[in-house]
Amino acid sequence: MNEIGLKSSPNTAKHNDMANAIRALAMDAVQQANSGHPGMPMGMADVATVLFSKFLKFDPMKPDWPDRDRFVLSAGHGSTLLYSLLHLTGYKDMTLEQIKNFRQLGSITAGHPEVGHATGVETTTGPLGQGLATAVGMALAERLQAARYKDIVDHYTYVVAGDGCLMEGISHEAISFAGHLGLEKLIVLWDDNSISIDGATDLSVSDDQKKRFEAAGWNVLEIDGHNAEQIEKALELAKASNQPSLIACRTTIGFGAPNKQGTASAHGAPLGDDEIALARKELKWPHKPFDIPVKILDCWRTVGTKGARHSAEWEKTFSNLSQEQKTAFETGQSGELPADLDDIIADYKERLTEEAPGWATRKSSQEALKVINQHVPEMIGGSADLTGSNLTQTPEMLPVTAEDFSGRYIYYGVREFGMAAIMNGIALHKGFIPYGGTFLVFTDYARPAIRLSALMEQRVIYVMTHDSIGLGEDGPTHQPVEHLAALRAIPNLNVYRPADAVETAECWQMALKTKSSPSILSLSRQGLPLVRTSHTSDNLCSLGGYELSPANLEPKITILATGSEVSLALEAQKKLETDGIGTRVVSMPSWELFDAQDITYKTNTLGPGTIKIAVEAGCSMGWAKYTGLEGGFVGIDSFGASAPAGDLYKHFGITADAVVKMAKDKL
Ligand SMILES: Cc1ncc(C[n+]2csc(CCOP(=O)(O)OP(=O)(O)O)c2C)c(N)n1
Ligand SMILES: [Mg+2]
Repeated sequence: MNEIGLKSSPNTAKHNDMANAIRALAMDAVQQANSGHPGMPMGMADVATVLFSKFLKFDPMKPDWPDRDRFVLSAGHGSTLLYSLLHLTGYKDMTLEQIKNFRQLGSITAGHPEVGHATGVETTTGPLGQGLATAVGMALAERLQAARYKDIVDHYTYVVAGDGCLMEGISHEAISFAGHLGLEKLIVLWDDNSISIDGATDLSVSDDQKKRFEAAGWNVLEIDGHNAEQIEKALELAKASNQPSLIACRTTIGFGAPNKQGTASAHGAPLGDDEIALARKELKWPHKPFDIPVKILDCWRTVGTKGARHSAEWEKTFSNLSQEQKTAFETGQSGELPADLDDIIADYKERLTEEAPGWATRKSSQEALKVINQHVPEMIGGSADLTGSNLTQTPEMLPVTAEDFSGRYIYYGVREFGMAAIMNGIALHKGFIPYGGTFLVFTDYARPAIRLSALMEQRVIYVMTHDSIGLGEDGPTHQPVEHLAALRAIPNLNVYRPADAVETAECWQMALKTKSSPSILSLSRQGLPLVRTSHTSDNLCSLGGYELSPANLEPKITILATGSEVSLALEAQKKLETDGIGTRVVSMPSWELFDAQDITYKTNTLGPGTIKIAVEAGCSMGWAKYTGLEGGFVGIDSFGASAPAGDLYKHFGITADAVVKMAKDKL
């Protein structure tokens, strides 16, 4: 560990003015909103001033310029730090008016930074620890992209993380993964202020954070976070390191507020008019609220305009690439799919119809990926240590290692939450389409990041296998029951449960085409017969639900089924029709896509006037919206058990006979 310059000089007046501009905006915005967190921005203002004015490569006029450095405020409660920096350096949309409207409806200055609201916000943060893990994904994406385009990709990822971020469990997954891959262009600035909401951090944590990072293979530096010279030196050393770096910045929360600084009272409430007046004296900042003197604003705006040189140089280098490289890079950035992919998938489906494989849908997913990965070089796959179970790897997906980032397959290790957040980072960085696998039951471990994929409208694809009691002997700890319902409850998340190899290919196609939503592919461990026996190039799964098998007789019953239970529904249909009861089967691979259809289509598909029975090897929650209260449900509303899959289906009564009996009882 490196302790820097005990004898450094005091800060220059210019530095202090620039840092105080951040402090003033932060305390004034929070005071005006009458809510928010002034302490962190005031404490980290010196660090941010040095980082933005001397290191960060960015251009406010081209906020999406691909080779910009990424800045992630993992301690998202300090959002006014970021908003102040964006305003001061000249991002067009971050007007003073927006800062005055901090936390108000319709402003771009939400309580916590939200990607897509203001330019310059690289990721949504606020759930502590996740920003750090997302940044790891960005730093990884940089390495992956640099391996393909070495002349035009060379940027750093800087993170500001607080004590809270480092206490969160996900920080362990993120730090460990970054250290393992040696992500040397990742630099974390830890706001080491020893304060969180409940008080001093020693109430709840005694870790030697620096040793913790060192143990994970990081370069660790320690500085006085209010000394500009030390901050600069540390950033230089961190940039030169061939490991990811942690800079522990010892700071005082609420720096400058004489009665509140250094205490938890500066964390998350307005300082109050009296304390703000005293802080203005202490900081020698006599200016009115929201008033930044022209001279000081000019210093900041000069920092912002400097970036134009970098982006222009980059444009020049880019223009010298071969046309082929340019097109490939731009395709990656735009996230467009190859124009012929639809035809390729249609041909593949036709082949499946002829061959009628009885694969588990996890295997069907791998076969679909064999087709897709060949044609979509942006695909970056991986699994949280279940590659052989999730079947997420295909021949072209060579491992990514610390020595070689030209691969396309990531061994995420047993880090489900980390994997999901890292995939968010990869997607936000742009250039790639990340997908990753684990067991469906462990979406619980990844859920907070899945939620952020949805909130941030990122195309992240979750390959979630072993999706019901159908996984068998591993028992109830591994058997998802409530998971589909819980995932369906997340807005802007598409949950797919395909029934066979054809539907799996179609669901993959939809997941790829849906650029502003993440997708969950819920896939079986057990083999399933092909139910889509006649070929159509149309993607029927894109309707969310469709009539798979019409009734031969006057329809009295409609069976709605998903995934592994669709074949069971077809079996029940046969029995019912044999007994003279007209029965239709509707496959419903995605509720979300079905709900998006027009009312006529939905009503007709659900079979007006028929009794509806849903069958799914999961809990009943939510199905009544399709079956009505007069309809029925065959599934499982308890935990599963450990036994062979066939025995479990019988034991829990998820059988064709159960559907038949329920149908007859209802008639
Ligand atoms: C996952 C998560 N849990 C809890 C919170 C609520 N919360 C916001 S800030 C904070 C304390 C953070 O302490 P620290 O990172 O040291 O920030 P500082 O007080 O130094 O600004 C907590 C518990 C949160 N935002 N995210
Ligand atoms: Mg703290």
